[in-house]
Amino acid sequence: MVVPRPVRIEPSDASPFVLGSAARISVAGTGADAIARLLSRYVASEAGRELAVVDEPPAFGDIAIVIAPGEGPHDDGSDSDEGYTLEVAAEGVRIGAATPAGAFWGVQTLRQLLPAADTGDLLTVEAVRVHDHPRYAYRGAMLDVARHYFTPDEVRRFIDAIALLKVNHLHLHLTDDQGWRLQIESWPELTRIGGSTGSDGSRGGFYTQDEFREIVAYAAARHITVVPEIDMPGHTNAALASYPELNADGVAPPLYTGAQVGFSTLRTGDPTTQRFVRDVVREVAGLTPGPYLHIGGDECLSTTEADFAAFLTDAAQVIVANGKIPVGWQELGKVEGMPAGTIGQYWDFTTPRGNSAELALAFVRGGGAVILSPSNAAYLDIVYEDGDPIGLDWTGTPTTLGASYVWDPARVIPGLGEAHILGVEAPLWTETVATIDEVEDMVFPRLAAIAEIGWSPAPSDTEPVESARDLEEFAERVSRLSEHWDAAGTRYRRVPEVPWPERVGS
Ligand code: TNX
Repeated sequence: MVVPRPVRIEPSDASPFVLGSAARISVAGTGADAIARLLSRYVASEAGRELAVVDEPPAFGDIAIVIAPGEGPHDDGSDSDEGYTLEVAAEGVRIGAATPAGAFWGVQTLRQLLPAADTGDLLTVEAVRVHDHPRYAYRGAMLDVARHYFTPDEVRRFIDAIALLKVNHLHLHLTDDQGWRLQIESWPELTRIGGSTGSDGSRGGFYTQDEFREIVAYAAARHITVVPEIDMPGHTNAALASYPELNADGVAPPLYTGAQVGFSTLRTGDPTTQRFVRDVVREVAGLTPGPYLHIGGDECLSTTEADFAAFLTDAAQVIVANGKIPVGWQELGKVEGMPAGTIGQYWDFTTPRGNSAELALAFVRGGGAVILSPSNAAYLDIVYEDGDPIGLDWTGTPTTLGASYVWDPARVIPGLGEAHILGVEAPLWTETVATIDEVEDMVFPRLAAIAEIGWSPAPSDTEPVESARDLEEFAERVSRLSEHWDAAGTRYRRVPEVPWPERVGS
């Protein structure tokens, strides 16, 4: 009963494990200590038990975390970067991995196997053997902090919730028409003016560079890489309102709190704008230990094709010069001459329309790969059902849990095979999503579907995807997962497909 479904999970006939009051976490190998402390914290907050972390061999009833070459699964003979093995029996629990990331994901599986706190059960786990590793290297969630601002604590709460699902990238959409949320020291008005409001005139806010570093470090400790996005040259009204010299007519527009897209553009080809791009990219790259810097590039309806191409090739080269890999929305596929290896993020439907498949394939021809975020399946801001007060409905059909679960990345774009897919990402745009409770309500349980698509083995390709993905079986596991969401205080939508457990007292 684990989400995402592990590669192999086999019940064994050993007696169950009972987490006794004397249980400790025994660690071996570099990095095991930090993972053990996180596990101890999870058990303390969900089950009210403190577990001591000891650097000595496990005794009966202990949980062992072992990180060493050769540990974890190796189906193809080599160590898996994020894989782990988990053995549960009366003698104890053992998590083995070749890397700290693998051990951390093993801990998430163990968390899900332990009963959630408020079920009132003994902390007993049936004996099992798990052998597990991800299908894709990139499993992402995106939070749009530009339309509505979320505090560093709220972002950390989001990080904790996505970690449970083995999501390993957090894409932060940091800038848009409605707000600029990251302090840039060389252009201070971006946040002073551009960060002062948000969609519907909501509270503004921004992250100082120190706050942003803390968010990145908090994510990194949970093996989540932050992918910062500075959306350019469109979606830039907040920047344009902050600095008149970035505008073609030299006049700063008013701040924008509506929900239209496509009306703003930087003054491309201008030396001041070039200096702006260089300064912003340099500072953002300096705050980013991860490999990616997302440049946006979507919906630039007020930029000519030629200006768009010239601007983005230049900006992408600046990103490369700062040691990062450029990532952009699928529209970048129109641009010839992007740096080799540029990553594209596909956001058309699970059945491509217009030229979107070609745009995606252009990234592969350029030596890059594609992240799939099909908007009719993976966009978490789309309503669950007609008439929902929160969420958008521009994709035409509500995104039920089934719609987010029943598709497969390798079957979206003809010619885009497994090797060209970096992974999947579920974006949450926040034009209509104002609070962190609303964020979670939109994200869960649908992110569980996207996380499983990104982690679990591909369904057999001799079967249509509609029958290869068993929604009912998935919904059973989501139901079980909800006990952990309840214990952790994570909100979720009680969608009709899931046989939710009865709530105590309700
Ligand atoms: C399209 S997808 C956008 C966003 C909106 C979103 C709303 C993409 C790259 N751009 O600006 O917030 O739709 O669903």
